[in-house]
Amino acid sequence: MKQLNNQTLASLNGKLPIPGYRLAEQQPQIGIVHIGPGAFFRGHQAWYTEQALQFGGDWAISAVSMRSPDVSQALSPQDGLYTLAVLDAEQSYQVIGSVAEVLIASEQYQQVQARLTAATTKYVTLTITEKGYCLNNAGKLDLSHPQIQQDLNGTAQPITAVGMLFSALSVRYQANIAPFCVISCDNLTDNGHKLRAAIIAYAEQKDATVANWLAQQLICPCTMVDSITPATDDAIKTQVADLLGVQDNWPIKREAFVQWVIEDVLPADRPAWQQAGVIYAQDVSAFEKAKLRLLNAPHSTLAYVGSLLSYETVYDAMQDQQLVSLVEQMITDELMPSFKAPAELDVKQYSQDILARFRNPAIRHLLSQIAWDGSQKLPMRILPAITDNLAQGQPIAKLAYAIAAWCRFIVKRYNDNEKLVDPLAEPLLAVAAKCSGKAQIDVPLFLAVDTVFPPELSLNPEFQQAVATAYQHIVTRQATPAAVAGAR
Ligand code: CS2
Repeated sequence: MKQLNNQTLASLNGKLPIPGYRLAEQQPQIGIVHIGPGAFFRGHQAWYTEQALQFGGDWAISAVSMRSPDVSQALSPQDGLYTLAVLDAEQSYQVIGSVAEVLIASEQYQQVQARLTAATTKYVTLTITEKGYCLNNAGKLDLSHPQIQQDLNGTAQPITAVGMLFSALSVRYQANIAPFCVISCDNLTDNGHKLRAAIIAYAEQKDATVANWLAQQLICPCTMVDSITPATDDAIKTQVADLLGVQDNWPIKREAFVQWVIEDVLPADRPAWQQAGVIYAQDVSAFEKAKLRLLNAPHSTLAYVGSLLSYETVYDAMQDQQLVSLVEQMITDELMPSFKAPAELDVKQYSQDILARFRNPAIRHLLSQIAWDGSQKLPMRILPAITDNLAQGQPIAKLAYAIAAWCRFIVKRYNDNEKLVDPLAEPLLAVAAKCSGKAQIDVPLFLAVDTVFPPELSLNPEFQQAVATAYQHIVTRQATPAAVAGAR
């Protein structure tokens, strides 16, 4: 079977939407560099940019992996083309052409720097996951992080995204080229503010003049990104090959729902993202809180509790009525009251729609995928709600259940001798090794991991007690999720 690429693209015309500009040899020039071209980027920002390119402009994307050769190996022979499968009540397929090239920073650093320093590159977008920002739990750049240390002290090419961006920005400064606008598309609270502060903190260590220039000129909007985009499996590859009649090395699947809210501070010269459906807002934080708390917090809860109950996918977990009622009560009693929603959002409807999205049978979203990197995700999605509720005298029992389930999930990985995918795997498994199954012993060991739990939480007796109660319930199995749901 022939492969999807610029040559075979024309044969797909009429079968599904394709990037027509490629056929007309009107390939737009690169205007965006994206770091971290995983499934989410390819289902989300690359799709928005594909839609925007229908309106013209030089906004093709140079997609850069920091180290992994996988995306480049799959997509470079395809001229960056791939298929997006939208799997929902209705299914649709589209060939995405917005990715003009795929580079690997560790191997092609000069090319990446050339892209980042070009005056024509106006935007850098990031999906590097929570850990990629190298922040401490106060949300600041962790200057003692080994990779940041290596970049700050080294003369070789940077290995962190922040280090790489700084190098390019300082070249732009010397050449009198305005900084690119950097858009974080990761599920971090206040993502743009944190990113901007991290780049400037790094610059302060390297060059005070550049730091000063960045403090005046660097634009890093906050964003809220949303679309459920599970990892690609063989089934979707076969489905796409059958449909296209050509081989696609790495199609991407996602649900129909897609949302991108960007703080309205972008330079005027921008892709036609608004025509593609992007919402520009004065204040993104309320949207971001709504999404992190009403989608990502329940998602992680399903991932940890669901894995303990041996479910495989979000869909499977959503068939367990007891588990669903735990999550529903968490949402109504503890998450909704924990924040002020955007005025234009009907929070109840929003939340119901999210649970309906979790029930999408066409999307096989593995709980194990969501369970990755818990040490980085929980401080963004669960702990802030706990802190807010404690301050306002609101309940935390179900949120604490999610934390206890995460602890037990780690113990289970340890006992089953299975890999824990988490940057803190080593210290967390070392805690698991000391666990006895008794809440009084185990919970303090976990709460002492201060890179996850800030002292104002780990030393709070109400929090300690709530996690211990939930932990004991899980260990003794006296309590199903529903029993815990009624435990307060
Ligand atoms: C998920 C998210 O993997 C995870 O942790 O909770 O990736 C989730 O699917 C997206 O944020 C949805 O927009």
